[in-house]
Amino acid sequence: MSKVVVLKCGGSIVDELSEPFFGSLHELKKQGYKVVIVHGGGPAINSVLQSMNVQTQFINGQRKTTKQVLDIAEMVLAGQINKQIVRALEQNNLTSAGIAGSDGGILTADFLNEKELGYVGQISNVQIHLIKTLLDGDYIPVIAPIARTEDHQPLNVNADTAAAAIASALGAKKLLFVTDVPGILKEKQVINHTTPDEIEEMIGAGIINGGMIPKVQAAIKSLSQSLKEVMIVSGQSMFVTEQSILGTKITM
Ligand code: X2W
Repeated sequence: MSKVVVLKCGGSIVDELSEPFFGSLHELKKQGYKVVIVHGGGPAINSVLQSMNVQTQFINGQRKTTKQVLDIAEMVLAGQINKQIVRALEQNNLTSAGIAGSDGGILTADFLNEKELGYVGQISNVQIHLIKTLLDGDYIPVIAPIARTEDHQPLNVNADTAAAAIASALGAKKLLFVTDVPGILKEKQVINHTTPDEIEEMIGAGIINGGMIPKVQAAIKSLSQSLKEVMIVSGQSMFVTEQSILGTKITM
């Protein structure tokens, strides 16, 4: 599809989406872009699990998902967080519809490693029909990272992976990782453009540190033949102007 932008909103930013963020979405739409949002919700899942005294563990960035954890993840992602984002968009005059990746056959997955990780999905197929239908009706699809197997078993999917798969399937021009900083910073200045090699160097040199490391690594991992550009942008300040999208652009 022409001019599609996929935004990945991590769980740590969903409470902090600000007026400039919604203004940026209006600007993108004005420029003729179709907007799709894929969201996470890791921190909210953690807090529900904690309140129920259920231990949780991550292995290589994937949450070990027992049947009980799956039920909670689906409830929090497709319920609480998904509705929270849709409500905020609607309050800002952005018509949207909240769905899960398991709806309309969008995300089909296999078990990634059932023995080690339980109900965690590895995406095997993306069907864009429902997303396209919503976009054609001028809705912003807001998609929770739940997939299903061929046998309709729901599976928990890492939100970065879900966003990258959906962006590729849509032929999106850009995948934007919405974070709490305006991009990768070097001496307090936003770096406009960088590459995976330079990022590795900056991690080695300590220029990229702390919570930024998993964000840039997720962004790099999503680069592929069909998705040649990803960006890190801020959910707290205006990231789209009439002239350009502000943030750090990463290309191969
Ligand atoms: C993630 C899905 C949510 C997510 C989880 O259970 O936390 C797996 O790890 P963030 O906020 O974007 O990290 N799923 C399999 O990715 O949320």
